[in-house]
Amino acid sequence: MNQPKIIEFPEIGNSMLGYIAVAENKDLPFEVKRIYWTYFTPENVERGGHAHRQLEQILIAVAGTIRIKLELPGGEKPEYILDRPDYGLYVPKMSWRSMKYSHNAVLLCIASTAFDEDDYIRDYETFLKEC
Ligand code: T46
Repeated sequence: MNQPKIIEFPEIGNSMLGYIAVAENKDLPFEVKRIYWTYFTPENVERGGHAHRQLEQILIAVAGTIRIKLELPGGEKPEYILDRPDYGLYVPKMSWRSMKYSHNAVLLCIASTAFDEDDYIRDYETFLKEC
């Protein structure tokens, strides 16, 4: 079972010009099949509340600050604060997650599979059972 980890992306540029961060398949832990992003999430809303059976992801706060709480199959509950556009959090399959956003936050998700609602576990008891 893979563990969550922070991935730093190569950054090109300087403070006078600005920066570009780059993600290429050869440097990622899976082949990219989909990219999506979430934005305009009110600060009092907690998103997530689910796990994925097969999907692996890299989550990047390309703007703002995002707090992510995970629960892993072994019971560990690591927490992360993403607040830099040049690094992301690798989230392995079977990780229960919840996310809170600052008002300006944009969460970019690099995903290993196409969208499939059947891949979601949205019931916590089912998550514990399938672990
Ligand atoms: C995740 C976190 C980080 C689609 O129709 N296609 C898509 O590709 C996606 C990602 C979502 N949807 C639909 C499914 C739901 O009806 O969009 C709606 C909102 O999705 P959800 O409630 O899962 O949103 P979040 O912010 O809780 O979770 C999303 C991703 O779905 C999920 O994979 O890990 O961002």
